[in-house]
Amino acid sequence: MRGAIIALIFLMPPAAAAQSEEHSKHNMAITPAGVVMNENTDVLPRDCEAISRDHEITIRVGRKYANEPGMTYGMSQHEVRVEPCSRVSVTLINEDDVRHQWMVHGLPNYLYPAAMFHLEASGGQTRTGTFIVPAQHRNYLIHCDIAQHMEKGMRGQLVVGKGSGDLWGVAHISSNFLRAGYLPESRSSIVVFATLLAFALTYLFVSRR
Ligand SMILES: [Cu+2]
Repeated sequence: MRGAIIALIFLMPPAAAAQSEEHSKHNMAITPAGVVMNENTDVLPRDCEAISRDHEITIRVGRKYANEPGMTYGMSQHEVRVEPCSRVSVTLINEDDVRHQWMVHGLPNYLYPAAMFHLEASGGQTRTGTFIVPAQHRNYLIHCDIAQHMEKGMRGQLVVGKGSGDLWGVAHISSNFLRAGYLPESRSSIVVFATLLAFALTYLFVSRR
């Protein structure tokens, strides 16, 4: 019996280490209040020489912020604007009783595994996490990845510097533009598509007369 206990004590640390190593790939901090994944407070992106500015941003999320027709959830702000190379500390306050996330996609892979920074707050909880944005002027998708939450309003954008054009379907910014899933992502291709369609229809109409 004593032998078995000693064996257990010796076997447990490697198992625990293996598990935390698995989690450390995503640099994950999990508490009952939620999750902070891929936090980065001090490592500069390769294209930055220094931190340009510190931002502290508070985002409140929940049903209360769904103030567009057909939406169930929302965020107190759907757009976050920061300078290139700035350090962004986000406090996510979840005012619902279901959990919500605030995820940024498209960050550099060498710094943020799976190219993302991710906050998750359990119902009624608050989580804070920090990340540093690269120098590139660009728009990044922000969303909540819980099933149907993005479609129901939890979609936003992080604009670094001048950005690279509004993403579609962001509440209060580009949500008037309702996009069908089969259409291309960029607005210019849609304009070209619509123009070609108009020409084709006019041609058909004229040639039949
Ligand atoms: Cu959500």
